[in-house]
Amino acid sequence: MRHSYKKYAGLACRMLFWMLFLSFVTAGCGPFQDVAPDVHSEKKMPDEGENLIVVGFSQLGSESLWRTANSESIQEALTRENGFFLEFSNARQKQENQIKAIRGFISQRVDYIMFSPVTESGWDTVLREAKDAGIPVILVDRKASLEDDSLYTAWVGSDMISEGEKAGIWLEDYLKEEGREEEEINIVVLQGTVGSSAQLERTKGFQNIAKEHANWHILKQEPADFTTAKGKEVMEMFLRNYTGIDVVISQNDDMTFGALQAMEEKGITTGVDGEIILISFDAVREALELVSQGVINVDIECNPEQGDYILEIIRKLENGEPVDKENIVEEKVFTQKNVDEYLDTRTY
Ligand code: GZL
Repeated sequence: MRHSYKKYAGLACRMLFWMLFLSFVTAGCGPFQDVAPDVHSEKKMPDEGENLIVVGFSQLGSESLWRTANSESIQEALTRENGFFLEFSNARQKQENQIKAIRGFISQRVDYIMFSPVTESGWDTVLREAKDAGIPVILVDRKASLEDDSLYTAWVGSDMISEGEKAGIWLEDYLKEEGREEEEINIVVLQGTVGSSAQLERTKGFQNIAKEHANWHILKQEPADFTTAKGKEVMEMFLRNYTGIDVVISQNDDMTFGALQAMEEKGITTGVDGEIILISFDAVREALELVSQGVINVDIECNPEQGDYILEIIRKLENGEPVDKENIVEEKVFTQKNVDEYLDTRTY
């Protein structure tokens, strides 16, 4: 079903202008402050004759290398050549910006709305507005916890509980290989954005394994928001407050880079020959190089290449075909044993 995008464009722009004008006047912000999400749409609006499928996409932010790869994957799939007009919005990790963007897409009467929920809760109202407007919603990457799952049509992402369990299982095997399975093991965890499905599910998955080991002690789990800067800050706090750390678990590579800076400044070594076992998530190229060098022991892949999955889902919907509600992407576990065979072809 294609909405006449052009017919509503003028009305939408006027509505959007007044919504934004009122929001920053009432919010007491100065003119042109960050009151609206970055909305980077393509240069030229689609001509009606182009008959493009108009997709509004609220990406949660640009906080990590993984996020950049995820955005690129989607932008490379939903191209004009493939029959799409992609309206891309960067919410800078703020839920209110995502909600504003989604409302903007509704007023523009796009054909589809896509977004990666920065946190799981708080979406029911705006998704009901999208449903009332007859606009299908596709969740990308992270999940939303909803009272009514008819508020979204499909979700594409990773099984992040499985990712957390893979980290625990790898640690079990590694400690056994090292003859340390009976040793008291002290663990600290750098967590991602609090309330995000990545943080909730990786934490739960690892704990599913850790709870079987009374000699594993999780000294502290601290959010570091998936960023390098925060990862360094939290790791510095861990090093100030705890001695005898055996394992650092970092729920994404960007936080790992920050944690490594903090440990290097204290002369602490990590990895295959290091004092501390370092477990990371995402498996972006820069981190896989550190796996290859033995600095990171293991990197649990979280595959950002979701664009083609989304392309197929929308094509099926356009043809009136059924689509799976949950669409899980393929992922691997990288250690020094297998990483080099993938490094050459890794594009992100
Ligand atoms: C995981 C994704 C996470 C990545 C981080 O699916 O939501 O968010 O692990 C990113 O790098 O910030």
